[in-house]
Amino acid sequence: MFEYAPAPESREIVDLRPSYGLFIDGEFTEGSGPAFKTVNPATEETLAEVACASADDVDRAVRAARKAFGGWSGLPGSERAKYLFRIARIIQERARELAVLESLDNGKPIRESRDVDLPLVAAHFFYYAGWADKLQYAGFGTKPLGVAGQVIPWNFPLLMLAWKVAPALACGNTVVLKPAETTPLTALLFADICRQAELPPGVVNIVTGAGETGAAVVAHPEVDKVAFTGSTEVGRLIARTVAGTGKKVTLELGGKAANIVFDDAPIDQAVEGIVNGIFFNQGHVCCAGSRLLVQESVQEELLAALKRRLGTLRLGDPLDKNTDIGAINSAEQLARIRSLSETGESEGAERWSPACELPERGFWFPPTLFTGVAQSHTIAREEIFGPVLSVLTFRTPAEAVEKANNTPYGLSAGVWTEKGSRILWMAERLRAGVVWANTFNKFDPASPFGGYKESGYGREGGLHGLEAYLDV
Ligand code: TXE
Repeated sequence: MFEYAPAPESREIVDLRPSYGLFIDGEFTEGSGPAFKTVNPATEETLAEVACASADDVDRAVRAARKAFGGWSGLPGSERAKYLFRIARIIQERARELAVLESLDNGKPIRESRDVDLPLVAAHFFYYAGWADKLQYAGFGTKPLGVAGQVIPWNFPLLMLAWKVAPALACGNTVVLKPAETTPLTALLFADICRQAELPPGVVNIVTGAGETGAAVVAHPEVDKVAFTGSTEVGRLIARTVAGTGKKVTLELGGKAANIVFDDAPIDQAVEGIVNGIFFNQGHVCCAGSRLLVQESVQEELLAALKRRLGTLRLGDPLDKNTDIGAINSAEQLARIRSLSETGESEGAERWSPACELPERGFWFPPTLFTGVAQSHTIAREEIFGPVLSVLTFRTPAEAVEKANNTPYGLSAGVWTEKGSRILWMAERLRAGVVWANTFNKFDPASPFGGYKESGYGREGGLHGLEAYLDV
């Protein structure tokens, strides 16, 4: 889509300030909660102090968004589009800076933040800018909901912001967004971009803080729409909070996707898809292909090829353009991955990792395979959200479907086979919001994304993503 700067990337491009405030009504302001630190997970060095929004600060932000709503929703769609196009272009211009900051705060490899996250972030703003003046033709009418309260996680900080902010603004809503406490920095740089784009004050407000700040956004009576991406546990809490309030809600929660490989699949291609499915972004991906279902007859060949490939993955400095696997985002997430992996071993699955030296400082976990996994094992059921793949086998397509669907989640699935008819047969039966065929983890702003069952409800992206921000 646009030219990338040559790697390696240097952190010098980022103008890190020692402390950051909240962004309310077009201004950076202090928070009245206790400020917190955000650290670089690859080094454990403190990157900055960040303000914490109390319930009063959240109230200020919601009031600013309410005040801005009349003007913003009253603009012709073509005018709102101009702001969104401008934001998209500034994101492109500042893509290197944003990508480096994302990798510093999150731990993801620069190759991913620069070549996957940032182009997708810009693409979402371009895509929804294009819808702003065409809403009535899509059959939705043009009535925005009001103030959208949006709470996002740490795995794709800027991309989750784009998924939520771009459609909300295109439809004429105003926004109060709470980024995750371990990755607040790119959202605050985005606030700066809103100012640069001369977005009217109050249209976008960013309130940083932990779960309490998120809870205050969700519970605020002047918030008309809640959009959340995060854990199923917090999703349930949010569903309870908004029940009976008349607020609209979309929830994007966890996943335990099956990546299903049939014996006629091209092995090398499938191996790349499996690696991308579970090791992309250290496995911090809600739709990660965390369960490999392999047809028994090719199990041996596939696992041998997969192990060879895992031996070539490079783990280390996220800013090094050669890095495939970066740091785990936080000490808490690392502890969770370690604990679930220990459970995998104690329940009898066989653990394997390639020879891989972990840096001394920072939060790291090697790419890990578990074979001999049974459906009853914890690692076959619970979301690990790390670079850990559980391998199960099947004999028939019906058995593959049965095993793939045997989970409370239903976000995504992958099917690897040369047979087109089998892809369609499987896709019809898999209870997952996305089914990828002979590929995995592919995203496009024109394509709706969302879950079945405990993976949540509502769709983001595409035409369907507009529905979440309009009264029909
Ligand atoms: O999530 P939380 P955590 C899964 C993944 C991971 C686990 C825990 O399995 O290991 O969740 O991660 C805000 N009201 N996913 O603890 O707590 C919080 O501040 C309102 C999958 O980080 O759900 C942050 O901004 N908001 C997932 C956001 O919710 C609250 C991505 C997500 O944090 C809140 C992340 C409350 N009561 C984790 N409590 C995915 N679907 O991609 C917390 N928050």
